Amino acid sequence: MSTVSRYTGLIEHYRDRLPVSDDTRIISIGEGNTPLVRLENIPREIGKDIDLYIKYEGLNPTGSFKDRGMTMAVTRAMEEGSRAVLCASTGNTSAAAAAYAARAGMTAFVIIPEGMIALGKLAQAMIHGAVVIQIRGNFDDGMRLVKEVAEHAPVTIVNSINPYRLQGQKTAAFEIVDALGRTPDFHCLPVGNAGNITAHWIGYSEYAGMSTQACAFCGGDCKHPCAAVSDKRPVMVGYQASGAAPFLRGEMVDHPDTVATAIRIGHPQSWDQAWKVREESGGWFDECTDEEILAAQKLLTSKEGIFCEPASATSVAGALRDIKAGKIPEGSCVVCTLTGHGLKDPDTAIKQCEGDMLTVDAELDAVKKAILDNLA
Ligand code: AN7
Repeated sequence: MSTVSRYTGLIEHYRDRLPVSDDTRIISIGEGNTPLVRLENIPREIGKDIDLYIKYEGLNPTGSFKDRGMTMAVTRAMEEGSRAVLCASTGNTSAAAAAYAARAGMTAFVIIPEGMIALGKLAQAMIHGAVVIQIRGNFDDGMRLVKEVAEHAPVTIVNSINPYRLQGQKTAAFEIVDALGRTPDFHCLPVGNAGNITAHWIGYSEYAGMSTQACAFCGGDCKHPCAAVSDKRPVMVGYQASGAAPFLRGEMVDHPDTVATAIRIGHPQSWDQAWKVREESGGWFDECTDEEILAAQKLLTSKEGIFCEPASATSVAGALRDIKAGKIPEGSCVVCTLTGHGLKDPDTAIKQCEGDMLTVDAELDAVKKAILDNLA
């Protein structure tokens, strides 16, 4: 028996549950298989008996969960003979599209809102060689343009309206059940376009043998076995930033605004699907202020050593509030997805800590004093 066990990405790992054939050339950079980290200090600090995990999606190759969808979308675009991919993005989708297109030898066109994407994401799109088109408008304008222009140019849209994106992203739910050996009671996610919450629900449903939705999404050519590997699905909870919370307003928001630029989205593309997830799972939507989001980001970095970008911290901000309030009861097993890495947005992180840095003369006495004054 071979002892070789190099991990080669989520399509290979969950191959029989994804729409690929034996001859499909898989475009992978080793995405997926991200850690499920149990939080230790935060639950103790809030005094609640809760089994709280974060799914660290920032540890994917380009630093966000988008890689899960992009490996699948670009693999299928290649297979169908497409030479270029196109997306609108608040940043992470553009980074993933740029990287996977580079790997596939395709051209990536990315439409981004001028001045509104985090520095790391812009760097990624540019260094991977994407054609970056900044628009004087927001993500929702970009999404509208993507749909319009795709009718006039030979490009494959790789936003989450591409059903293969959700097929790739559903594997995060598989990994969680596989890692825990059970389905969590609650799964909390930040919500922008609501593609990810929809994808998780497809994954959990498939694992529970209730996969009607999954087959519809892959056009009936997926080969997933219908045998259940889990006995239930979690309650799905979606949190939005208050300034960009169409699911809380009950209607589209025309001028979304939040420090969490990744989820600065007012016209979610998976609107109907997300309401269905809420209904079928018995879950809910709620909102977090920018202050709550940044506080949760800081809490995770300072108490658990986990650095996520602001949008990601929305899941923890909301979950902690609902745990404290008892809406998520003690004794529950809860997973919060941290969608993107903190290094994506160094500006916001540094701004949060302004004044925390010491500047002293390059002398022993000065450095010694700085240390002794600050020993806890
Ligand atoms: C870190 O990159 O829409 O609810 O264009 O980057 O599935 O949209 C990003 C979305 C959460 C929201 N967290 O997920 C894009 C983009 C982070 C994100 C979301 C995004 P969806």
